[in-house]
Amino acid sequence: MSYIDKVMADVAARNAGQPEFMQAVGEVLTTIKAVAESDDVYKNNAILERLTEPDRQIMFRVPWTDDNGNMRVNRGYRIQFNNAIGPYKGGLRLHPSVNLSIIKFLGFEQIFKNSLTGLPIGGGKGGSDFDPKGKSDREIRDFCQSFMTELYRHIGADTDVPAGDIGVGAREIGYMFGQYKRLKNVYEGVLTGKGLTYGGSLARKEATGYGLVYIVQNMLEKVGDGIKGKTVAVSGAGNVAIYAAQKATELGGKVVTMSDSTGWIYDPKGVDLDVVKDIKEVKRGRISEYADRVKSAEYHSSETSKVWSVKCDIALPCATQNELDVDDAKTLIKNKVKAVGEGANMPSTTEAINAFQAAKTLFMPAKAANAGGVAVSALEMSQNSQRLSWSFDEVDAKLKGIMKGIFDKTSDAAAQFSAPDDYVSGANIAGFLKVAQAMIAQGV
Ligand code: NDP
Ligand code: 2IT
Repeated sequence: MSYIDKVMADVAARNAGQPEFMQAVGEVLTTIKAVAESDDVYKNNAILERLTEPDRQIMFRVPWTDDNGNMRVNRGYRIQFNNAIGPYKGGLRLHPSVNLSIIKFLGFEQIFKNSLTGLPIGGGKGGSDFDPKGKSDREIRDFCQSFMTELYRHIGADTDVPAGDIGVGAREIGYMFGQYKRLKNVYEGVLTGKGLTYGGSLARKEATGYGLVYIVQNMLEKVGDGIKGKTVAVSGAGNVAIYAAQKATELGGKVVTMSDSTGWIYDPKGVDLDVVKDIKEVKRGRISEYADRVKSAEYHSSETSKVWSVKCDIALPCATQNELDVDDAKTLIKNKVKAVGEGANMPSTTEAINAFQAAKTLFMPAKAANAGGVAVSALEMSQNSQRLSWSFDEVDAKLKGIMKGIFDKTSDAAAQFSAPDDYVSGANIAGFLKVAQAMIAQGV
């Protein structure tokens, strides 16, 4: 049995009932085979065994009270996966679907993504199965304070620095930061994505979406093309989706779709982002309201179809894992999609990725494509340590440079170890090599 096959079998045996985690491990191990089995140094140092076992898995009870005075209980998680190249770094997700498998897949992916940024950050992830939808501000604050009342003892500016993810934005980060400060009596950059009045970085809110579009632009430029004049399908209507749509529009693309978990809109005139921001960022409402407000738009329920049925040149899945399956991939390919960039984490199923690659569709995987968010989080950490803050343009210029650096590393590794346009292998291999070298050097 090959080294990779043995590790896969061991990981599967030890992590029964964790399909998302196995999917993420399977993709990485399969695509780094050429490198990981080319030199016995990885096997002799048990690098793959160590990489697939988190340093620490923390699970805890989060009691909180609802507006009727009832005590409620959720489960909190923080997976500190790997700190070979820097403090654990990664978001917190609040969504009813959250479980150990999902947090572990996200933490595992974060190791390679963070490595690709070139910045000193390790991999971690956390969250809870708490559902923020329909909760009052008071309920959200009570939950966040209770969550941090346990989490604070495990994190710190040089230990583990959480941030936002699904269901966690500036409001939640603010409540958590306030509680951390009360408990530790230390004012430090322990969370990123903070508000601009208390240590947040300009351009962090925009970073994931902007970074996604910058790297898709890099990928298109390599084949003599660009975003200008392209029709773009975006899924999701949250932080990543909104700012990806904004940058794609700024660069001359026309974004015609957005979605949430109940449905999606098609606006052939190009989505009006002021309306989407008002619905999602201000009113915390449903995307269906867009079609009530904008005459040119149609609304469709997610029970009958998805945004991927719309003809587009560029597809940007920005909602959640496994939202784009092989049938969606086939539809996009039939409609002559040119490029796919993953804004969400693991949004395409393995079969969908295989279909895109077989059809020679340009495909930029999540670890490279959505790394702009965590990269600007690392820049927020730098600004907090320096006790300085940089201008929007300064941060945006650094983000653009970081995304170009990720594209070059990914593209070079693809050409050296796989095929020139196999960015899935390229991103995994480039991310892996740096972390593996650091682990070997440190002996742990
Ligand atoms: P938000 O909470 O801001 O938005 C999430 C969007 O996705 C919403 O429109 C939501 O719809 C939809 N969505 C969430 N879960 C599901 C589901 N199970 N089925 C269908 N739709 C769903 O999150 P973000 O924009 O921050 O995150 C989106 C993705 O990007 C995630 O995969 C996240 O891990 C990834 N990501 C985020 C980064 C960041 O900086 N925020 C950085 C890198 C990656 P609804 O409101 O109906 O739930
Ligand atoms: O998936 C991700 O990279 C994030 N949710 C952002 C993590 C961060 O620390 O900014």
